[in-house]
Amino acid sequence: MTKKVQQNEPIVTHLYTADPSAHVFDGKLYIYPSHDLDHDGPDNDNGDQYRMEDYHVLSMESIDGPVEDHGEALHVRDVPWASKQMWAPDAAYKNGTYYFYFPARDHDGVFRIGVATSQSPTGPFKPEKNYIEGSYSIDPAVFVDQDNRAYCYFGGLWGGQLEKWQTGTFLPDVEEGPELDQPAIGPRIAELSEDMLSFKAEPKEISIVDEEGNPIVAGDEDRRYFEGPWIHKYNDYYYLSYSTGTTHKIVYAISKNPEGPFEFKGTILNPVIGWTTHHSIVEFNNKWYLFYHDCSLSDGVNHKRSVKFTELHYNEDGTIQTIDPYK
Ligand code: FUB
Repeated sequence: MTKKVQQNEPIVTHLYTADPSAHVFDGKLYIYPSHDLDHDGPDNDNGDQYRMEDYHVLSMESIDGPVEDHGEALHVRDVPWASKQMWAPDAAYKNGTYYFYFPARDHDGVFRIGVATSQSPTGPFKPEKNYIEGSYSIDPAVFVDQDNRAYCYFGGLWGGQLEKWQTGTFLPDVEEGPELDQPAIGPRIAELSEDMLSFKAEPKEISIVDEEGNPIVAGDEDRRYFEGPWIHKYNDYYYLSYSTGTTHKIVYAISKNPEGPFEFKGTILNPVIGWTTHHSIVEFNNKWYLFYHDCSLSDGVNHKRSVKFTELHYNEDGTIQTIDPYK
């Protein structure tokens, strides 16, 4: 159990943690992060530096801590279909069971998304034998709507391999996305089956548009989707937030429909120290929080990140106030 925590400070320092997915289950805050490993290997655009092997679940009774580390919840050695790189996970609760969703490379080096279950929000989680059929790429974010329908949002460019799936089939040699003036590659959405273990149908591409309804184009790196989707609902709108990757922002778009199209609205989080930025948004005790990560604790080493949080504020019209992580 670590001591009390403060906004904009690492919530734990005994592990490097990243990609936090925060949820409130039974009045308690749970954080499902990646567990970054320390090593001296190469850092490249393929993301080979992110060599994670397992997951720990963290929890907090109140927003100022203390933070409890519940130990190893799942390890790659226990996942029959996975070979390496246990990247950004998420969790969901439905019908008395906790579901843990995680991406990893399969034995052919293709990123897929798996699911594991537990009766406890802290695991240990028991993985299904195979990845979710029809799943690909990285960064699953699972949203259970008020009508109990559940959706999995996912996808990431570059190391996340989304470019290779542009035709709907995995093409290993494709490296490029669309021309810069063409619609950008969008994140994917798939509705989950009643048992939360499979996709009801093939994933669909989500469209993100500007205020005139025109698709955000691939060359618009301040607004186009890169990775790390998150969905939350506020005042009957679905807010899709995500990382812009190369411009290092967390931005958002809104829609009345969970499948979109989503209209681009603005920036939630300005760039943090480190290449990646990845977040979640959660309401806890009537306040809204942004969980995010940066590399300040490791002095800027991209694959040694730390989860932090800060309060998030809406304007009266439902737009979100931009956060500067260091002010
Ligand atoms: O942690 C590995 C990858 O880095 C995640 O999947 C991305 O979202 C980025 O944060």
